[in-house]
Amino acid sequence: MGQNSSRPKHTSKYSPKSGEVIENADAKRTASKSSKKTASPDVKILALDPFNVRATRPQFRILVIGKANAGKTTLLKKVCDSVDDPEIFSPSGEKIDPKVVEASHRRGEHDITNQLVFKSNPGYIFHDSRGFESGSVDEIKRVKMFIAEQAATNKLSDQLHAIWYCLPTDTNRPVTKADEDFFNTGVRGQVPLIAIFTKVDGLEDIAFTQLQDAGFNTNKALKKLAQKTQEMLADFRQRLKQTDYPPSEYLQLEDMRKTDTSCKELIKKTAATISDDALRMLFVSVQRNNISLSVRYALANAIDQTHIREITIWTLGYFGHVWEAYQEKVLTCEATLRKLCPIAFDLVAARAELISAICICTEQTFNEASTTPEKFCNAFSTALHVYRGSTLEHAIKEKIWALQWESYKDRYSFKDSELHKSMIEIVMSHPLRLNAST
Ligand SMILES: Nc1nc2c(ncn2[C@@H]2O[C@H](COP(=O)(O)OP(=O)(O)OP(=O)(O)O)[C@@H](O)[C@H]2O)c(=O)[nH]1
Ligand SMILES: [Mg+2]
Repeated sequence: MGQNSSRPKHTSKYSPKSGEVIENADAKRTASKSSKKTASPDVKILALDPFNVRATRPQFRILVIGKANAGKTTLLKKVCDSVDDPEIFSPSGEKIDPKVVEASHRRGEHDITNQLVFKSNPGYIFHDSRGFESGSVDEIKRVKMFIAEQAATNKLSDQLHAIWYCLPTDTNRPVTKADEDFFNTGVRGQVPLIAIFTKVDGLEDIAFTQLQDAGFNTNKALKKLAQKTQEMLADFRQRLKQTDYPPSEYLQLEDMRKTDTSCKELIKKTAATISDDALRMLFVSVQRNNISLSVRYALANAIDQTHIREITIWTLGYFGHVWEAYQEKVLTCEATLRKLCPIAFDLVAARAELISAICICTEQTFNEASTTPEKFCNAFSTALHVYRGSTLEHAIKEKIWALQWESYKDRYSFKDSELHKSMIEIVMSHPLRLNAST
């Protein structure tokens, strides 16, 4: 790509208005690979402009499906880092008094159209569905209608961006006939769906009892426990994989009540299933404190850009605290970068160097800068001035240029390659701290 190209190479077209539906080659490629059957042709794929995505400040909308007690609320609280319950809003946005829905929630019944938002992370809107029991044709129909309605809108905020399908594994049958029916009906269209096996600590208890029943003493049963649990999970996965419209991804979660368990893998897998670059950027930046995910996607998506503006757009945007006034921040930081950094980026290692510098300086501003453009841009500029010419920069450059860049082809083969992993490692292991000697 020549120096004069100033458009992100990988969005096939810029939409003049946020949410306008345009075919996207990248999205199509991913979608066609992602599921066993091609999803319904009437479900649209968005190709979005990152500036517009930011300007309209959409929230990321997720439908969570799972039987009563599956661990849905516990999981969402963890994702949003909240101890409080979410606030509930009607489809038109009016706040609902939790007392009004308390009795039905106790029965595990939820109105799928209500929107749940945690104060601690208003970047997400969740919808809660109670899952399916045998013969619950009506419930599947309700979910189908809801997904179709959300897909029918061209407005980014109203689109359903992902489905998290929770299957509690502490029961006799984690995957029921009703679940298989759901996955055989192609309800989800092209909305990515992650099957989440929850309460795996409970499955371990079941596996342990089965091992003891099979004649293993406690010590032997304990030794075999991990393998047995994985075999049981593989069996559940297999049942879902055999359906006509299987999940896009699978995941297992340990005891989500514990403070030392994390849902980072869920976030990583959800990000990986989103096919539109700008939408993925939105999702990654909603995870305010997941810097390594931001660095991972910034590297993967900016590496092919040969223009300083596009490198800045596709790197800065993955950081949640750059959210407000994104365009203004990009343009100001670009001006700072132009003054302080070389601007020839034909060589991929030079691009990797610039992306690293942006990531490292942005990470440094995470705790320092408020979200106002002025404070952020000043903090970024200070960080870049310290970084340029520092021993830290020299160490990073040396490591970057020592990598095997001969094997680099394009951003598609770069993603998740050894080169990509090495670059993430280099950036993450060299944080810039202004009060330390750099
Ligand atoms: N053993 C175990 N228990 C869990 C786990 N996650 C949640 N729980 C417990 O399971 C019960 C149900 O959890 P919730 O998160 O309320 O489940 P839910 O799917 O939101 O349930 P409904 O809102 O009734 O549909 C609670 O007592 C949780 O403390 C887990 O990972 N392991
Ligand atoms: Mg709940």
